[in-house]
Amino acid sequence: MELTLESKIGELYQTPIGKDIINKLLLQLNKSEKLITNPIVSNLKIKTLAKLTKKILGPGFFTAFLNLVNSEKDKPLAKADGSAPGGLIKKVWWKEAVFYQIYPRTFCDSDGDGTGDLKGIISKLDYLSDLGIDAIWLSPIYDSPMDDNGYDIRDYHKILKTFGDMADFDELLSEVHKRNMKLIMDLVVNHTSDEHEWFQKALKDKNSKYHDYYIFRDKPNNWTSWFSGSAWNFYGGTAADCGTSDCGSTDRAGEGEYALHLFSKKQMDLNWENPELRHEVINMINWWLDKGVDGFRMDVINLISKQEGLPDGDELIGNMMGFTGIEHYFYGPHLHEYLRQIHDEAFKAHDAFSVGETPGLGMQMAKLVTGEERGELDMVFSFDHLESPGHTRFDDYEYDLNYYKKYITDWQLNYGANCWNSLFFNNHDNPRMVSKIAKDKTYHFEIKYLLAILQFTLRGTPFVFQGDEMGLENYEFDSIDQINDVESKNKFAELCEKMSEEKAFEIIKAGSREHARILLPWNETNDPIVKQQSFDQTIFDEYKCLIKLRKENPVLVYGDFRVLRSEKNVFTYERYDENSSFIIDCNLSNKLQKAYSQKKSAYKLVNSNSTSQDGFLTPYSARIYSKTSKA
Ligand code: ISL
Repeated sequence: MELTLESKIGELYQTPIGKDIINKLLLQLNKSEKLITNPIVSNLKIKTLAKLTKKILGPGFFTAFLNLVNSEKDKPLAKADGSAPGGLIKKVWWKEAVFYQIYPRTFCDSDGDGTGDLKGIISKLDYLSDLGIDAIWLSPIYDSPMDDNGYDIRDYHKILKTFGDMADFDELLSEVHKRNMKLIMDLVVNHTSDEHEWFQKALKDKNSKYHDYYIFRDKPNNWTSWFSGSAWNFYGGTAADCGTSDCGSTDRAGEGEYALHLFSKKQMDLNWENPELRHEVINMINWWLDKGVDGFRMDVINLISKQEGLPDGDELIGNMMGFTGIEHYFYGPHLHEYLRQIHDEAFKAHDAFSVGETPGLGMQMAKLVTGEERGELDMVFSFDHLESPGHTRFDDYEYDLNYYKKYITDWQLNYGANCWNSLFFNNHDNPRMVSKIAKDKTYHFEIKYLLAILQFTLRGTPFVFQGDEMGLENYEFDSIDQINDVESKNKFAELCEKMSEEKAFEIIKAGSREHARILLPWNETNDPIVKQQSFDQTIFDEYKCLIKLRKENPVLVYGDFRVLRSEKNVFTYERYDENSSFIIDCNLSNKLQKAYSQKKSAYKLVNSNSTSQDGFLTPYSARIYSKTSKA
């Protein structure tokens, strides 16, 4: 049924996209779902709400919203209850695996040039295997000018010199497989570097087929880049015509045009509408899969389909989401079609694994791209748990684990038995979660351990980010010069136009991706960055122990999930099947909390991050109890 302004709010909330977007708005506004489910509001016509909010929301808001809602004709499978017996879940290796993300630039430097490399990674494979890792996700290692540390690819078939060469890569792959591990690569195909041969050819000749591989327009729209400023570069003509501060230029004087880049000025968006481009990308994927890689993490893969005509974005949505235009491409009209094509023409024949990085997708949209019956993606990374409601990454605040409890409980119970969660707290795009939870370091050890307990006992595939297992925290940057990340640098420049450098730097320090990108502290060196952090052997041992526990107890992978206790500051849940049960009892706060008391006599304590008294959970403590046959 097409929804119109005459439809009711409740009807809107019944649609998958409507539900996700309303939930996202509620999250941003830090309001409860009850605001919408309350009968008075749910019976309101959309047009009444549009009238009431005219001054704040403007006319474009509901049109954009309804277009998006009406563009999705499908619904997630109704009978996919995640709390249904575990037998419903299909068993596959990537559900049982523990993944480890390597950010190659800062993982391990084998030749002392200050940058990590493939030989460095090879030298640590035994370490990863000892930790219990089954699969590695390698962030980009392809040839690149490194404007965005490799997420700007110049040549998909070459390895960046600083990292090594193809012989090193082949050795890495073979060494990974020798240890019975898998290797997945990063697939960055929403955009290429402006130095990619295709883009260079497109600039040289408007009539070349490569011109249509990108998104050129005579006039820019109002979309903004995720990395500050306009999302358009001007090519040709004079700099005075340019919407951005440092435009590219060609010799085609007098004949200018704009090209779209949703990320940095050197990351040019590909035109997925072009079947030949899709074919080239698919060939490239097959080239790597034929080499033997086991799958891909797919960078911002939900952004590949843009709304026809590239209409202007709604300014209010732009302000709320951080980027203008997002409603026209984060769940674009051909997204499912393109994902299916990639799956059918590349992943399927190789039985390869895919995890989509899908910023902005809520649970319903995620179901529509990962449902087993849909043949699109195996899994996605959703990001809604990384900030407390009402906050964004650059806010200086303390993250509330009670929100994580609410978020993850919803996904554990409602994502469905035909979809599968990914579990992570850190990656290369975010400050370390432990530092977000508490500025005061008193309980940092307990928090790191607690996060690991959650990650290895909830249902889903854990993705450990390099350094989590070493107990790494945020770095105390004291100058913008220590920051290499393009997002942070652009944001800093933008902020400095509005405030003092000191203030701007405070904001950058709160949210910079650089925190996750410091060289790992394998050993003592003169590098101050490595010196500031140290390898915490106890945390490492606990990671190892928890991974082992998960491996030895399939119930922690496939078992059902239920919440036993969720009052403020505590989270007690059970993972169970017909034969066994685990109870995980967590204190989410820095205050003493009562421990969970029921049933405990039949259970034995198998792991805990504290040695506290029995009746109470000390700050951020967590205990794992197990019982093998159900009483
Ligand atoms: O940090 C985020 C979610 O926590 C996002 O805003 C993130 O920047 C976004 O999801 C896109 O990230 C990916 O594509 C970028 C690249 O810079 C990131 O490193 C990559 O993970 C452009 O390729």
